[in-house]
Amino acid sequence: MTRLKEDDINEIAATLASYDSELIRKTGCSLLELASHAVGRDLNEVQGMTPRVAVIPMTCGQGIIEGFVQAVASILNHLGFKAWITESSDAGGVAEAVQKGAEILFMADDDRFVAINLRTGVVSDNGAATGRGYVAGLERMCDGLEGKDVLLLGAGPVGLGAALALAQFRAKISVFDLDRAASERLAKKLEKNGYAVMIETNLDFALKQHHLLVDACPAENIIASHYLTERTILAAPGIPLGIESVGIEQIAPRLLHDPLQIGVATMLLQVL
Ligand code: PYL
Repeated sequence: MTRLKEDDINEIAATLASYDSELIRKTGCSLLELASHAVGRDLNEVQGMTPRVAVIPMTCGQGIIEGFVQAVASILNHLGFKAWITESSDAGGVAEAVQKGAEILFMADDDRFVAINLRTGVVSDNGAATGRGYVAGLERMCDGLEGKDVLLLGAGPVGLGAALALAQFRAKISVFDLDRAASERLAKKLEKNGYAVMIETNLDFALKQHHLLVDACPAENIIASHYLTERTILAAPGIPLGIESVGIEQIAPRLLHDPLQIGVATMLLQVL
């Protein structure tokens, strides 16, 4: 998993309104509507909910990312849910959150970024939630995915979340990962759920055959711009973005890519 840098996130809070307008232009959904769509929950039901949400800084491992908890809290507040950042970090922050009546906790160390509903015990993991949220966005941009060929790049936690959502939207899934064993593990997990997945081993061939793409891998420039056409629609949760800069202009109206927004919104809707 790529560790976010301060530069990736320091604009988030100030640009959420314009981010949401752009998301509506691309998908027809606001961030809250997209997250509700991703988890299959009724918007009217969730909009009436008023849980106390705490975001807890974690200093373990490589430590604090400047602006991270502030970005997370700003996304949650933008969605209409009151979120606050605990004064203490780590265990002290968890204790403070519980003592102040938090129902939902958000916290991230170097390995996992989780949302936890203390009342129900439901846990959402950023990787799987991000994959799910991006596929919901792709489904909206494509006006449905049933029977459509989608190429998934990356068979890690985000890719698995994306694959499960693609299967639920009844897409025809092909997966490519530089590590073929990872593709095979993902295919086996999907097969256990009754979904077939085609494993691609030749990226050039796969990119020539597909115009609906989910880039869930951390590789830079994995999608050369000559593969992009006016039919390409790309949901790209992977950080950094996997297309060459020359290709971004051409595909911008059909590209979903952000460092935290869709993942955090989907996490919240999963644990509400
Ligand atoms: C959750 C992000 C999405 C992509 N990479 C993941 C990452 O950067 N994880 C590390 C998050 C560390 C947060 C730090 C803090 O400020 O609380 N422990």
